Amino acid sequence: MKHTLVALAVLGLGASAVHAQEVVKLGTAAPLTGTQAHLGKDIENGVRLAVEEYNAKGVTLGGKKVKFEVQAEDDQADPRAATTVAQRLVDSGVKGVVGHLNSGASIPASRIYNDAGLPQISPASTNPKLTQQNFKAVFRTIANDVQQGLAIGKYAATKLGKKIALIDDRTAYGQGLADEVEKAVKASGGQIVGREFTSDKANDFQAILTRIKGQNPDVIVYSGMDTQGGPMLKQIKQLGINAKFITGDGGCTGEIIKLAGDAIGANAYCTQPGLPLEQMPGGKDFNARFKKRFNADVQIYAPYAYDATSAIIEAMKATNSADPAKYAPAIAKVNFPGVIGKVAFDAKGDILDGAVTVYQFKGGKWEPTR
Ligand code: ABU
Repeated sequence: MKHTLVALAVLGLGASAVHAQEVVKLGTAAPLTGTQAHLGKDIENGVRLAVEEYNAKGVTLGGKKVKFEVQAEDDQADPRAATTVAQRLVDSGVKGVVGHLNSGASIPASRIYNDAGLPQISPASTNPKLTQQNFKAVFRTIANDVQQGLAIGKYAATKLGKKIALIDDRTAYGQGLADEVEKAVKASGGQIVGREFTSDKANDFQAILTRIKGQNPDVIVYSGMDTQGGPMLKQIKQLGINAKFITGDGGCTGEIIKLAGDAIGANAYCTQPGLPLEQMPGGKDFNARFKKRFNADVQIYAPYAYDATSAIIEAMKATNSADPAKYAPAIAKVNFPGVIGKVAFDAKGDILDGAVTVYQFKGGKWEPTR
């Protein structure tokens, strides 16, 4: 102890300087256990990388050096658990939240954050309703399902075949996206020959796929997560259904490839509401830093979580404050080059210029179609 104080005196640092560093807690929430944990962890790691890099560079707010800390909560991809962890984050005094993954979690949690005056930026929830609630400090760094549904519906009806069957998992995401796809299919001259639903807990799709087989579609659009998408592809193959298959971002992962095994082929397509990682302005460099830090590949959402965290911290820097009442309005005005591209929001809180990319399964991986 004596040596430490002497060393500080030699460095010209008094006790007040040592204690001048303030801790600013940021919350993140996503499924960290269960079948979607690989995606939830992707978000948590994106947040952690941003925080560690800002801490390494050093951020001063209100004349005090701050140290950002992450409080990560597991919402289990469950709407009710999401509200519980949202309240826990509020009670813990976090100054902003990056999350949740699932629209069905983000939407109920957003009311709790809004009531507490806490900004929330989702890096993954694509249901349009999230930013249509007139909550002042709810944002997302990913394009929404009006954009994604249009891309899927149009691509399916104009490039893959006119007769389209839809399956959704009845979550806020799955059902909402399927509704948008249905509109876009019809607007693009396609025909919906059947609409079936399952759940985000199911793994047996024989009954709905048998009905769909009878409808003889050119394309099956599946609106749900990779956990169901992988076994669904296997069962499509087992039933001898020859339709093409397209799914949204929840199924546009490496995990669906693993789960589907030899049942995935060139007839499989998917979309992601953003640019391919390698085409993002900061994508290659981010991927290398992420891999070095976590010894893991980016799944999908880590760059969006990284940029969401940056948006919160940039707004704090712009207002010289970590007080949500002071810095939250500044999130609406951020405009900086992020990993994903320009990070700036429209009046509702959606990312500006959100792009959607269509992928085809080729050579063992998802390849952008253009
Ligand atoms: N965007 C797909 C997965 C997350 C969600 O529920 O929106």
